[in-house]
Amino acid sequence: MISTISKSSEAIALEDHYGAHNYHPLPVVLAKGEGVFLWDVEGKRYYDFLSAYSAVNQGHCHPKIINALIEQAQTLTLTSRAFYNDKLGPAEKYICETFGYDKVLMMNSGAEANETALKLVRKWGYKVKGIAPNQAVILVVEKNFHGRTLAIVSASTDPDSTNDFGPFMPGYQIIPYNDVEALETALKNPNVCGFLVEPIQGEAGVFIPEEGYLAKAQALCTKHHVLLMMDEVQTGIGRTGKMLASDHEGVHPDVLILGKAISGGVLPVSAVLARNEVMLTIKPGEHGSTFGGNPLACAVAVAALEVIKNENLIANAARLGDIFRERMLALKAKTDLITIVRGKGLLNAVVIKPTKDGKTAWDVCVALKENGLLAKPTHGDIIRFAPPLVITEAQIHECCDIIEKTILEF
Ligand code: IF1
Repeated sequence: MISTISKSSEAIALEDHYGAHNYHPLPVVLAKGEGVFLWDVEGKRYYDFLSAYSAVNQGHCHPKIINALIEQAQTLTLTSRAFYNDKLGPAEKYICETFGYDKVLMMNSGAEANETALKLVRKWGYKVKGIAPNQAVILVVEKNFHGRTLAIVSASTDPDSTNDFGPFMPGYQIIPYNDVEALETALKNPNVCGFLVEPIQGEAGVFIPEEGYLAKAQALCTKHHVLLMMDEVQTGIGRTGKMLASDHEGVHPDVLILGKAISGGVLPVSAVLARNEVMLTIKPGEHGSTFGGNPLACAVAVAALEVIKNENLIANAARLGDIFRERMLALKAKTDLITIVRGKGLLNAVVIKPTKDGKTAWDVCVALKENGLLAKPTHGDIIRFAPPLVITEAQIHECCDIIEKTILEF
């Protein structure tokens, strides 16, 4: 059995010595999670306002999801797709009916789902749209985030994602986000087969495009025979107060990309959904994954989606998100530390102006940790606040009190 840690400093030292330094974590070592709460090795309790980057929308260790995991783990975990199994079909049906698509291709990480979508859309471009071999172009936007693989970072405009990782995969055109004109112009290129975009840019700092952008994007893609590919890995599964962020504009993407909370953060599950005309362009043997669609993942994913529906977490996210933003706007009026408050549902961000003595969003997050609330800055000055969707109104107010107390102490 894995050895246990008796104090936080021990865990930090082990990770520093034996682990890659590809993250700079907040100095807290977590040992237990339940619902909206996390406990560190010393037993201190925190509110989780990151939700593992929106993978734990259902709350930590949700009993219904964990029970599904245990039951299936004691029965059958992995067969590979070389054979059929008794859980993939029922899960595929449930997922297709939940999101309204003909077919789903199950993968593991969000990056793998985006990679799968890129390959699928190129294949469709050649087989259906008739683009000349190796001429397919996929449109992406500035400040996009779709994962960390080389084909995906080839589309990135973030130096941290691209520096010293070249050479990159060709076949992308980068256009500005939230710019309908730029999109329409780019779509005139007959070699364009897809437009990959997040309905809200999470990693960039919760950038919300103007009302109507997604609907116009869909209409323009349809007009130019291009597939709209929506990356809902972070914004999906109830996070923004609708099942999908696309639903705020009634947009039904041609290709839907899901990950993270589709499994409630219990194990890696991702999925690409599309209509038959698109999905059936990939033939047997042309794409796959050892763990993609394994019985354990299927049992967990169905349980995780049932929790979202049965516990009314979507409406909860919408209602409590409004309360959260109201409280943050009220706080903004009391301090010049907060310059922007923005978000949708329980995906929110606060932009922090560095103080005269150089305190930054990082220092605010360290102080929040001391006060029992965990959040992490992105791109230096933005703090993303994204608690599990199971949070209650009383808890939201308690957390806003913590945030207010902490901010006003600076
Ligand atoms: C990290 C944040 C980053 C995503 C969207 C695909 C993926 C992600 C919209 C890939 C993953 C994670 C990755 C993690 C930090 C976190 C993140 F935005 F959520 F904060 F990086 F931008 N599409 N986002 O947000 O999914 O392969 O990770 O399962 O890489 O540091 P994945």
